[in-house]
Amino acid sequence: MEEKIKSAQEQALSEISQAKTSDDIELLRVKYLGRKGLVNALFGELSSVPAQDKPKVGNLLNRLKIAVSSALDSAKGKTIDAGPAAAADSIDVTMPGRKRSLGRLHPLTQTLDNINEIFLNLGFKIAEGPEIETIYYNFEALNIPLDHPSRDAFDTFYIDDNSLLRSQTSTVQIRVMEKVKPPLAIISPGRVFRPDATDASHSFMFHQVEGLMVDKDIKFSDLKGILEIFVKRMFGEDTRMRFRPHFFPFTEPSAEVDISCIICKGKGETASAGGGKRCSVCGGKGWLEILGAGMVHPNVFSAVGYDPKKWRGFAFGMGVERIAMLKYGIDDIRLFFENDLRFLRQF
Ligand code: 2NM
Repeated sequence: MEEKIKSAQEQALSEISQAKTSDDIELLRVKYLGRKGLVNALFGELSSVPAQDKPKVGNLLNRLKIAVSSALDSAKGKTIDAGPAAAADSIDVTMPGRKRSLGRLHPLTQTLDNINEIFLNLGFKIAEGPEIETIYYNFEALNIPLDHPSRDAFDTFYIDDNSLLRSQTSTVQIRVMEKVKPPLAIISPGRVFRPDATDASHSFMFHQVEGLMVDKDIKFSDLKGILEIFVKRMFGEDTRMRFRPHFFPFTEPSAEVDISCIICKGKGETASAGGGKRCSVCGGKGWLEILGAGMVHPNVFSAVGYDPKKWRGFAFGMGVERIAMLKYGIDDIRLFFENDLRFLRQF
């Protein structure tokens, strides 16, 4: 009986190794493992084996069955036929793979990363703070008087008598100055909130980056130098910059800063057949407003416990959406917040 099992195994493995198509293999599976197959027939003969040999022979038969079955399975993976029957039970390696679509960063995140990187390389540190603020941090410490329009309920989201959604991230700079002695150089990126009616250029929530540098002899020219570097790295080396006098309660003097239009390069018109056409991005002015800035007001320094006779500083603030719109030529702020993939896939 043992000889019989051994030669059945040799015969089966040799026939299986010569099988070429999956049909050959199926025939061999029936021949050896089928209900009326050879292995079952040998199991049938087990009843006539002497009782003391039954465990050993039974064990050999089980091993035969496993050997034949795994030889059939591995032979099936190597069949060379490519007909419809083969396709159904083997892997078609010529089939195109499934493409995994890669995600990407939101254009606002990309812009914010750009801005942060430029200032980090200039030695600024990033500071963050709460979005829910108090009247003190949002207005009083920033020298914004009680009757200033920005404190009106139409211009600030009040939560209760003393808490509100911050309307600028200068609140963070006050918090940092309370804790850290000068000199310091920080930027504070983050979300700010103003109850403006939504349109192509207004959103009740947007992002700001405010900057602050304080030291013993910071001058207005330091502000100009830093902003000049920022503007050139952000919009290109050929970008020009101009300062217009302005008023902010927290800086004195204050200015609004423009860059030469990135579309018409400051000319106010774009080339077209038969003469210039008024530039639609700057409206023909040649300049685009990008941020507000100035020298930190002495009252702000006094509020945080810095001696205004000893320390000087500059500060600036910009809207990230506005920078991104100018950089990428986007004409509607709402596109940033609608999560429309047709828009987002372009960045
Ligand atoms: C701006 C414009 C000008 C500003 C001032 C300060 C602080 F906290 F130092 F007083 N932070 N940011 C500032 C100055 C912000 O945004 C248009």
